[in-house]
Amino acid sequence: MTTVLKLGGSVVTDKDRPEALDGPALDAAADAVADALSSGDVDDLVVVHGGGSFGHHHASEHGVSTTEGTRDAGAVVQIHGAMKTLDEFVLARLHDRSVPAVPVHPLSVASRDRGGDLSLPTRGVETMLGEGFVPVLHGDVVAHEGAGATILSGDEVVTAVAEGVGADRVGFCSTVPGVLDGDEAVIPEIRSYEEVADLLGGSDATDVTGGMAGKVRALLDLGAPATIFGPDDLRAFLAGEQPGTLIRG
Ligand code: IP8
Repeated sequence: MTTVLKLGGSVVTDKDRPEALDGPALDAAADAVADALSSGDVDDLVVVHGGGSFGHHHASEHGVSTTEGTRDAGAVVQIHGAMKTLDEFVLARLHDRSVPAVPVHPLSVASRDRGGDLSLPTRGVETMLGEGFVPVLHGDVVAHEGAGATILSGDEVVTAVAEGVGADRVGFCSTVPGVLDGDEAVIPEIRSYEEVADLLGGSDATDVTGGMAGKVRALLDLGAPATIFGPDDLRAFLAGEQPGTLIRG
């Protein structure tokens, strides 16, 4: 049973200050992951984290987005370097709890074609899982045919890895407790985009990273059930429960 868990950048960093970690939040997430692995609730686990105040700060400084690229190698190295710094914090907190976490940096293996479609080979990740490691990936900057290098969001990494390794469950630990309805109540399950189109507003096809609309659409297309939940529900998700919003197409 393979689980892919995304730790949102806003969950583990302080988004208001450049390159600032939210130490207590990261500790709590690392505790939950370590406990789930040691209790056997989770066996094969892939962790993906977002950029938070690390990647996004440098990306906007250099005017780089998922569609606006750069050919400035210095900018690429700076954005990637910030993500590696955050990744090292994540790895260290996991290692402190004896989680066998190893890094996989998308810049080194992934790319986008001219149309923006992502290629992210996952054979290495599968082998790591088979050998008992916990691969840790992250949002990054990647080579993009015809555009130099563009931003790759952690959400896109999750989708690509989940498909590549044939994940059984996917979880997004985010700052919101799930997809909310008009009364701010969590919608327990979404099975089609039409159910929530009015609430999420618009069907902007370019909204593939930031907004909830793009996220829900991408998750409906995923082969595995995906859950969006808040930090307080991370333990429940890892224990096999279904907190927050379950998205199953
Ligand atoms: O926070 C963005 O990942 P996200 C990564 O998952 C960078 O959107 C480099 C800004």
